[in-house]
Amino acid sequence: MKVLFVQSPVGRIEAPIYPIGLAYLAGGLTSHQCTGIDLTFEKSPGDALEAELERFKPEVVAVSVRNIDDSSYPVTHWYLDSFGEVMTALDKWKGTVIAGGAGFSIYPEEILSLWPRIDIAVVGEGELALPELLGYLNGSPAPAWLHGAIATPPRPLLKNVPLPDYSVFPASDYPGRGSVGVQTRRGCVFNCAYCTYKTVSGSGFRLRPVEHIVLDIRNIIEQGFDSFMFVDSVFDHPLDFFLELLNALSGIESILPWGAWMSESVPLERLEEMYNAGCRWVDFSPDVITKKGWKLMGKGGALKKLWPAVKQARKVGLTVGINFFSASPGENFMALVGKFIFMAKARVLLGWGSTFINIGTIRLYKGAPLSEKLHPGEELFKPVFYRPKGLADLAIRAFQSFRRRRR
Ligand code: B12
Ligand code: SF4
Repeated sequence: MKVLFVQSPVGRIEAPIYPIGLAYLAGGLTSHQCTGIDLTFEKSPGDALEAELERFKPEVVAVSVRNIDDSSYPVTHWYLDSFGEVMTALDKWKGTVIAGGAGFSIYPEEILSLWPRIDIAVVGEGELALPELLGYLNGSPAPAWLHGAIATPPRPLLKNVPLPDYSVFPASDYPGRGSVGVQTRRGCVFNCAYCTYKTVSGSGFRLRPVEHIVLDIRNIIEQGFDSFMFVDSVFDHPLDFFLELLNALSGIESILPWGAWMSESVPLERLEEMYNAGCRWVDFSPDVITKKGWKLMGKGGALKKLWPAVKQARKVGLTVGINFFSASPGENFMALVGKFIFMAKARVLLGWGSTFINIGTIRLYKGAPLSEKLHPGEELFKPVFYRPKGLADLAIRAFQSFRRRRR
């Protein structure tokens, strides 16, 4: 069949992100004729899509909705406005529309009720589901996991997931640090109170065979990307897999610079090995700064390991990002002050231009434990935040406004 992959617009002030979700899907459709269009680059996404429909004449449009909003407080960007333009363009077209994606999978029913033009809404991972759906459109029996317009396919073992096909979206369109992702595991064993990851990808890690990861990275190098980023929840868990992967990365000649999200429990001596294997930046997400906040947030590991890990990462030459939340259960104004002090200390002592601190605000999503506690049964489709109160709210508004002006 002729399949057009469409990335619903994601870029605004942030750099465009390579649509790896669609590249993974394309990897599973080698017996079909596929091409892709990333509407992020188009001034008028609807017109650009209409032109591509006319040119390529697909039978199926597979559209990816990566983000529904940018989870930013107090000013939130709503990506579904531009997705609406995509849907309007598809209204006039006669083929089958299949939609899916990371943001989409949190709110499939809501998006489907706003845009009934979507024929099949896929919740979760699509590599093995999409070929089966195309078979169904070609006359094979309906998969058991297709319920009306909603498809909830089982989560695949990653050894069965084919290598991504990057040819559908040329690397040269996506310059910049870490604009392409590499995924080495899905799911997460941790229980952070605000997180939807377990609902979407499952509890417990599903690991990708290391030899597949190496082939994928070699392919990324050949395609001409200038760096990559591991998009896994926590790169250093489980430890055995982390060490095996690190060893394999060290053996890839001419590896590109890469980055990853780490836990504060990373064995310190491994940070230098990471640097030697091509790593150039790491991110930590402690989220909170007090023991009470740590416990209430359901974090694994230990807060006291954060500073030594950050210090060691800087010592071996890595650029470090540290992510906090402006408020969380058990933390408000004084904790926020603590986060600003941490920011000043880290930047002054460890390098102003190489240590970055981000203070975001928790966007509550359906399915996250904290949302179930505070807003039981609510959809939370339109953004609702775990907002800082009083002085903390004023401080974070001023801080974010300063950052927006600087950008
Ligand atoms: C890595 C990541 C990032 C990295 C990206 C780095 C990179 N080079 O790729 C960084 C840090 C830059 C980032 C930034 C942002 N991110 Co982010 N990010 C993620 C994360 C953790 C993984 C995404 C990923 O790469 N997955 C791996 C690929 C293979 O999977 P996938 O894209 O989901 O595709 C699969 C399925 O979704 C499905 N699928 C996808 N499309 C389609 C289409 C069809 C037709 C079908 C059938 C199936 C299908 O099949 C694919 C293969 O299995 C997700 C959380 C998550 N667990 O998904 C958040 C997530 C996508 N990000 C999110 C957000 C909010 C953002 C930001 C807006 C944050 C901000 N304030 O700036 C920015 C936006 C950046 C941008 N320009 O789009 C939210 C989106 C939810 C929402 N509110 O809309 C998520 C879901 C996290 C969350 N729960 O809050 N992000
Ligand atoms: S926020 Fe916590 S639970 Fe969610 S993916 Fe990251 S480590 Fe796992």
